[in-house]
Amino acid sequence: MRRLVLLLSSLLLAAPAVAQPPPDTLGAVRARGQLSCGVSTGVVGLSQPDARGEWRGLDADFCRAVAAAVLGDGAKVRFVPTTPQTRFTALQSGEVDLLSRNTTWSFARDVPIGLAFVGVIMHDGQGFITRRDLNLADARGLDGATICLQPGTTTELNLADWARSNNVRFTPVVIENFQEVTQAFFSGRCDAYTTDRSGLASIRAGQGPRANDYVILPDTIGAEPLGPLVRKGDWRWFDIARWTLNALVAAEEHGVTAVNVEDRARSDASPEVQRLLGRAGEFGRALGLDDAWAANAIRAVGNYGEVWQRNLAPIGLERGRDRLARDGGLMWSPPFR
Ligand SMILES: N[C@@H](CCC(=O)N[C@@H](CS)C(=O)NCC(=O)O)C(=O)O
Repeated sequence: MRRLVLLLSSLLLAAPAVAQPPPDTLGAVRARGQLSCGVSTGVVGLSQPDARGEWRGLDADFCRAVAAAVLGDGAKVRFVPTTPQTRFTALQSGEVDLLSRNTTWSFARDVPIGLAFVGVIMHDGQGFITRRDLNLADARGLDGATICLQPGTTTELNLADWARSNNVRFTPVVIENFQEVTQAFFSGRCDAYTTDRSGLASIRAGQGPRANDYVILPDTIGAEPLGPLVRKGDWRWFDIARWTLNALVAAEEHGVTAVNVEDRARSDASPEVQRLLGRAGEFGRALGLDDAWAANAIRAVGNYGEVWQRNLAPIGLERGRDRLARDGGLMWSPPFR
């Protein structure tokens, strides 16, 4: 009897929080003819529909790169908007095949909830935006302030840790909807708004001519390595997502671009470029894909540097730690060999 109880309780402990879909994501995506990709509800530069309803941004382009690697066509993506609160369930339940949405890689999201980060697409950090006329030199000046933020984020947790360790008192204004929380800040309901620096640049740029009325404080209070996630238990799919990200970075390292990828595939003598572009090594086959998988991804969105410039330079972000390692940054690809 005791053994039975032990067995039952260990089974219960092992049970995942949400029923897992069968672990053949590649097969499911092929059968559907479309990648279902979880994005945000709309953050300019990361994932946001443009005036024509086309999703734009670094994270949206990563969805396209994976669709191109898997299906040969970067347009075969269904973008599924998720909030900070709904994103993990969307992936766990199988509603999306991939979550590509400014999500910070942390222990609690990598280990206990059945999800796995495939790498870092952006090395971000948490900051604050305030009105310029508050004349704050740094975030400690926020003592006694009201601070707007979204729940279900690392933002919320970092702010609490930072305030406690710095003896800063604040009143949080916690609003789930992104448009509403941004609106609350810009209408003066909060003295500051806190999120990832990319998010701050994005909402500030959205103010157009009024952008200069707001300043992003110099402090960075939390490390926010942002990356795409998949479900644990489907290693082939994990490899596809991880190596698509690596392929975009490797392409930049080797000067392969959306425009020159065909020529480079045809005529580049470098063995590493030959392997990357599917002319040697049969790496595509090892992933269950066409050998042109990486070339297709690069053709669809460009290399990592092209994706970064197109989406993040316009909102005024410096490439900083997202430069290639050879240029002093943190981005590099393991070898294609
Ligand atoms: N990186 C942080 C924050 C991510 C986050 O959700 N940020 C907000 C503010 S930029 C966001 O994406 N909002 C858009 C939305 O709710 O769709 C995390 O992973 O928790």
